[in-house]
Amino acid sequence: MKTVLVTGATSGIGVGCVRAFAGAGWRVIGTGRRAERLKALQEDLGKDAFFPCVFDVRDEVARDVALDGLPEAFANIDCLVNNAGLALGMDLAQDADLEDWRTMIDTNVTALVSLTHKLLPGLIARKGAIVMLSSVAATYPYTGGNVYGGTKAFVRQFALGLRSDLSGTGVRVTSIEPGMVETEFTTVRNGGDQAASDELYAGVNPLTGHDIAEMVLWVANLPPHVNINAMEVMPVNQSFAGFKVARD
Ligand code: NDP
Ligand code: 8X3
Repeated sequence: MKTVLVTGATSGIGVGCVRAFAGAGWRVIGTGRRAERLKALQEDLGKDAFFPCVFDVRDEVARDVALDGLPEAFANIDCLVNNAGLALGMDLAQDADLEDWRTMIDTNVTALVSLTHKLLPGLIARKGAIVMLSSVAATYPYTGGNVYGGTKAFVRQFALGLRSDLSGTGVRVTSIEPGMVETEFTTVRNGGDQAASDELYAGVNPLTGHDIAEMVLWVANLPPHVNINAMEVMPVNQSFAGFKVARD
């Protein structure tokens, strides 16, 4: 039986991944700050299938205490799903809050890099897999996406760079790049404003956390000689806009 660690397992794509992997017979470690949600998942899936780890991904000390103390059955991680992340705000760069920018970089980039670095030796030993949640925002800039898009471009390029460095180790690395997925993402981005989220997704028939989770599981379950480098996915009702032109 294989073991997967999913960061950001309390909501959205992460909780979808927990359920998809557990349903496919994997042992799952789920992380997040909201302990009660992880506890509920454990009660639902069972103690043999799911192990909760409560920590803020930016807190390396708390993370190490949690992961270095994993029970033996969960200690050998075969797959890392680097999912925890967030966007804060849609302000123009010139109006944005620097603290929001720092939080996005610390969470989406620094914490992801640090966790990956920590788990790499074990992943190499087990010829494991790493799946990163990047975004279409990595490739297609949009107004107000500034630092969020920058963090996701980092995630994509880090995943591709890892592929190169890990050549010959048998470790597989994938960047998943979704467009609109209806989760808590937009509520968080808008400071808890659920109405803003409802408005964004109204009539779109957006992707769901379950949709993305099925893709992550598919990638992880492919034969060991197959690597999906990057996967871009949007709801059918989302596509491309033209360039913006300012006139004097
Ligand atoms: P949600 O807001 O629903 O879930 C985000 C998850 O990240 C939560 O479980 C949250 O857990 C966790 N998280 C955030 N900050 C921290 C932190 N500091 N420490 C620990 N955990 C943290 O959003 P999604 O499921 O949509 O997002 C998951 C990933 O997918 C993100 O990286 C996002 O950028 C990416 N993505 C999302 C898209 C979308 O349209 N929704 C599209 C493309 C990519 P908790 O708050 O309990 O700590
Ligand atoms: C989230 C998707 O299009 O809101 O990464 O930036 S988008």
